[in-house]
Formats: sequence, C-alpha cells, structure tokens
Amino acid sequence: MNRHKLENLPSPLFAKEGYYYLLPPPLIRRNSSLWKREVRRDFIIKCRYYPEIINNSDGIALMMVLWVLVLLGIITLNYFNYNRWNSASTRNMKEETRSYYLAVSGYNEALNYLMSDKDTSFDFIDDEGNFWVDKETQPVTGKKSTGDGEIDIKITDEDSRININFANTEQLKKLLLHAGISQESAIEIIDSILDWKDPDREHHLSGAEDEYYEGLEEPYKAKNTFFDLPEELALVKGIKPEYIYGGGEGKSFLNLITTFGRGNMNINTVSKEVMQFLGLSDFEVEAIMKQRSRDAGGFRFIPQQFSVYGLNSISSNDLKIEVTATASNSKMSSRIVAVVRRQPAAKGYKVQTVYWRESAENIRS
Ligand SMILES: [Ca+2]
Ligand SMILES: [Ca+2]
Repeated sequence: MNRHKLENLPSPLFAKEGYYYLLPPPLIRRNSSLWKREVRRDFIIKCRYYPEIINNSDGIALMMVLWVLVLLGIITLNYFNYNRWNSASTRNMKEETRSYYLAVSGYNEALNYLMSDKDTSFDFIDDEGNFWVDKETQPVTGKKSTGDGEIDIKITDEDSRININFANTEQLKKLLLHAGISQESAIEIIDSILDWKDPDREHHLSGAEDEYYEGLEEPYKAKNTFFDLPEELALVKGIKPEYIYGGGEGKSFLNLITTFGRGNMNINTVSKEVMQFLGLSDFEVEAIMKQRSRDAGGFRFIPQQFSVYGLNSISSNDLKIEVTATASNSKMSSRIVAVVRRQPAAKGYKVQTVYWRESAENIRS
C-alpha cells in the first residue's frame, strides 16, 4: 500500500486494513493537519489490527514509549528555543547597555556645553537648528560618528513655546481652535483647564472639579495646581487625545506648548511653527530667521514689532536635551530626553534636571 493510498483512506477502514496510528483515533481526526503530518513523516507503521493493540500489553508499552519520545522531543525543542531566545535577549541587553552609555555621554556633552555659556544674557538657535550658548562657543548639536558609535544631540528651548500654565484665555482658545474644536466647545474646555489648575474647588460655569472626575468610570481628582507635562491635558474634561496628538479634524498642538519655563518666549529660539501660530507673517518669520543665521548670531534686543506677539526674551533657562545613540555594530538604539533648568549662579550655573525619560529601540531591519 503506497503512501498516497494511505492518505486517502478514511480512518475506520485504515484500521481494518492492518495499520495503526501512533495516537488512538479520537486524538487524530482524519482531516486534521496533525494526521497528515504524521502520515508524511512515516509515523504510521504496518503492524496489526488497531483493536488488538488496545488489548495487547506490548502494544500499550510501545505506545507509551513512543509517547515518552514525543514528550522528550517537545521538551528538547523548547529547551533549544529557550536557549536561542535567551542568547538573543542577552545580546540585545549588551547592545542596549553600550548604546545607553553612549547616549549618557551625549547628554553629558550637551550639559557641559550649556554650562560653558559665556553670555548669560543671550542664547540662540540658528537657522539650521543648532543651539548656541553664545556667539563663540561652537554648538554640540547634530549627528556625529565616533569610534564608539553614532550620536545625535538636539537642544531645544522650552521657553520658546506657549506655556499652558501661564497662557491666558485667548491663547488657550487659539490652541483649541487650532486643534479643530468649535468655538462653543473651546469655551467649555477652557473653563475646565482653569479649574484643573486653580487651587480651589469652585468650578467655573462650564468647568469641572473633583465631583466630575470622581464620577468617571476610572475616577481621579482635579489637579488643583500647575500641569507637570503637556500630555496631562488629556485628563481634563472635554479634551480628547487627538487634540493633543493629532489625527482628528484639526492639527496637533503638542509641538506648540510646554509646561516648563517661566512663560517667556525667546525670539532667538522660537520655532517657525510657533511663530506662524502666533500670527507672524511669512515675511516676519523670514526676517527673524535671517537674524538667527550663524553670522548674524541672533537678536540682542527685541524689536517692538515682534514683542507684541509675546516674543519677550532673548535668553533661555529651561532646555530640552534629546540624545539618540547607537553603539557601533549594534542594532539597539538608546534615547534620552531630559529637561534641565539652568540658572546663573555666583560661579557658573546651577543646573537642575526637571524631566528625564529614557527608552531603547531595536532598529534591526
Ligand atoms: Ca547664553
Ligand atoms: Ca480647581
């Protein structure tokens, strides 16, 4: 009987023909992939009538041995899989550690650069996106390759965004309209934002305090103090995640806002996106960027025409350092995002880290 014929036999007939299976019929259905696989691998042995095997102690012993072999096979396979997974995991961890310390070295380089500032009255970001502490000290930002791997350092200024802790109702309304929210809803949401950060428990006309948040399916309380992070807005009544992150009808406002800093906006560091949001014309944006070229070196005073937009500072205290590093011959990349608060002191600067987040990513293609 050839294999082709075997495969086409229904199971009861199959037993009567003088063959049996490794597994009793109830465990192998005729059409199951297991049955077919077993057939293909010649797991079927020509022997005797199936019913006889059930009553025959030799047959039962044989089946038990075969079962043990199958179990041993499964255990061995699992062991090899575990070992393979374990060594891949160890390799990833090793690569991640190397990339992490490379990222930390990038962070320290950025921090030292910020501390080396010779001109406390002034900082600027040039039209290529490099942060300058003064006109002379060459920036450390951008991508660079070293013997240890690749590092990308970015420094941005938190004092170049709209601070939602200090924003007035007009600014908040503009942000919400930017996210595609109707005038009516925006007014209600603003009341809730004000209630969220004011210390009292009296709610504004359309606002919300503890009694609203405590009635939610997953209850919590109103913050009653400043926002720590922009993402915290998602907890406020009426604010949907798409307003913050985008993906709805309007645009995301996450890149326009901050919760760090003094509420000032540095004309020397503010992004084009924020300037456009503030209502500056393309011509005015170009004029500002021209003054922020390497050669011009940024503004030393604020022209009246720009201060009306709220661009009221030329130096920066709260700076975001973002470092992405990949060690050589590694596919694990490590990332650090930190916000440091830099304050001029009697000698040099005092620096406080007010935000720190680290993550790793497998960039194997
Ligand atoms: Ca400076
Ligand atoms: Ca409140």
